[in-house]
Parts: sequence; structure tokens; C-alpha cells
Amino acid sequence: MPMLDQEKIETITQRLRKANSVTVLTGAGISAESGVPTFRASDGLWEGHPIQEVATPRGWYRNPENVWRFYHARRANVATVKPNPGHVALKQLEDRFGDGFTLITQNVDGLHQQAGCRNVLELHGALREVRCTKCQRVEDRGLEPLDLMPICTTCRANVRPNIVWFEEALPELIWSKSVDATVASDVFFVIGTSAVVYPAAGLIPMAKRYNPETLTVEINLTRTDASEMVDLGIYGKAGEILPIILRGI
Ligand code: BV8
Ligand code: ZN
Repeated sequence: MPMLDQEKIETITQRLRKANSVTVLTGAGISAESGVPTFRASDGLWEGHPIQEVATPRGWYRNPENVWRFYHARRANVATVKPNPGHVALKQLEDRFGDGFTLITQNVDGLHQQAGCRNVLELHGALREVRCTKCQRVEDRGLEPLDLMPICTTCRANVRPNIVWFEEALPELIWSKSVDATVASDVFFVIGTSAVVYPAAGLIPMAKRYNPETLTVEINLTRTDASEMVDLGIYGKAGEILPIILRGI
């Protein structure tokens, strides 16, 4: 008979009480309850835009204005939202484990930092940042509205969103820190991701491969490609499940 959620919660909280190192990988689902549209719920269309046109280098090369229109809309959406109880619970987990806690996110909305998390590894970049196409300078522009085609404050060339598009490499240092935190974890959570985008999803099997003792836990509305790879899955809203886990440790 499958374990009841209560038993699973008990298993998780018992392991957390003994753990030194906790690593969390989040995806768009952790921000869904804040009102940020998830990536795949829109059937590969994002706000009506085919992904190929707005989240690939070719899309940028072909029509940079179209790409900026898409990111201006996402920046405007994220400027109006707040962290939800799921983000807050992860901040409490960071408070509990201090340097032993690592938050790896595929999200670009900055909501984990808004909830107070300090050690956030943004695998796919950040909506608040732009990167110069000429001098490569990265600037934090916050979420206030920008010109349709914003320019670099240093060299006046066009800037692009500082986002990792498909077919682009992830930031090396952030990736290697994410791998280190994954393989060192006593408990590894994968929360609110469909686990179809690599290399991010590759962290999930990695947690157990390097440390069979690691407890791996999925929290999602539904089963995903990660479900077969983890020890335990709890299915429901992250904003409801995470506070229950935090109350138990
Ligand atoms: C790379 C930035 C190589 C955009 C993103 C051909 C050539 C090269 C690479 C490839 C190729 N073919 C395939 C690849 C690999 C490709 C890939 O994985 N493609 C997939 C689609 C098959 N990966 C790449 O291209 C990566 N780069 O491989 O480079 C390389 C190496 C060296 C040198 C040069 C090149 C780059 C991947 C990064 C792409 N950028 N984002 C932007 O955000 O604007 S990825 C995009 O998907 C988003 O960032 C998102 O975060 C990410 C993952 O999606 P999820 O977060 O999982 O969101 P999703 O909607 O899918 O799922 C939400 C989940 O939440 C659901 O399961 C739902 O049930 C759940 N949920 C909803 N509500 C709740 C909830 N759960 C709990 N509670 C709730 N309330
Ligand atoms: Zn510049």
C-alpha cells in the first residue's frame, strides 16, 4: 500500500532533523501561487509567443524587438507579484540550515530573493538583469519599465535580457556550485518543475548517484519525469505542503 502523505511528511521531517546539508531545486511551479505563469502550462507557447521566437539566440537574431516585448511583459508581470508561502517556507529552511542550505532555481523571477533567501543559484538568469551585446557588462535594472530596445550605460550598445535561452550554456560557476551542493546533500528537494529541461533536470538523479544515502523528495501538483527518479513524492500545492514540512522540524 503506498505510503500516506502523513507518513511521507514524517519521514522527511525525521531526516531533516538529522541533516546537515539540504539542497532544493525549484521550477516555475513554486511561483505559480504568486501569479507567475508556468512555462509548460501554456503548451509551449508563452504569453502567445512560440518559444523558438522568444527564448533562443536565433529568435533574438531574427527579431530582437519581439524578444524584448516578450521580456518586458514578463518583467511587468513579476513586478506586480509577491512571494507565496512556498517561497517563505524555503527561506525558513535556509534560516534553519544556514550555510548547509542551497537553493538552486530555474526561475528568473527573483521571488526567492524577495522572500529573503540569500544563497540563490539562478541557473537560467534573471529578469531584473540585462547583458550588453558588446562589452558583456551585466547590469541589475530592477523591474522598472525599460525602453523597447534598452542600451548599455557603459558603451551604449544594445543590451539583451540576462537570461539563458535554449541552446545556450548555463553560467559555469553557478552550474558547478549547483552540482557541488547536489552531490553533498543529505536531503534533496525538487519542487514545482516538470523536469524536462536539461542540464537542470540532470541534478535530480545526480543527488542519489553520488550519495545513495541522500533522501530525494519531489513536491509537485502532478507526477513528472522526476517522479521515477526520487524516493518520495508529495502531490499538491507547494505553498501548502512546504509550510507543513517546516512545522514538523
Ligand atoms: C543547453 C529561460 C547546451 C527562458 C529557460 C538542442 C541544442 C542544444 C540543447 C538542446 C537541444 N535540444 C534539447 C536541448 C537541451 C535543452 C532542453 O533541455 N530542451 C528541453 C525543452 C527538451 N536545454 C538547453 O538548451 C539548455 N542549454 O543545453 O546548452 C550547450 C552547452 C555548452 C555550450 C553551448 C550550449 C538551456 C536550458 C535553459 C532554457 N531557458 N528559461 C525564460 O525563462 O525566459 S528554461 C524554461 O524551462 C524556464 O526557465 C523554466 O524554468 C524551465 C523549466 O520549466 P519548469 O520550471 O519545470 O516549468 P514548467 O511549466 O515546465 O513546470 C512547472 C511545474 O510546476 C509543473 O510540473 C507543474 O505541475 C508544477 N506546478 C504548478 N503549480 C504548482 C506546481 N507544483 C507545486 N505547486 C504548485 N502550486
Ligand atoms: Zn556595453
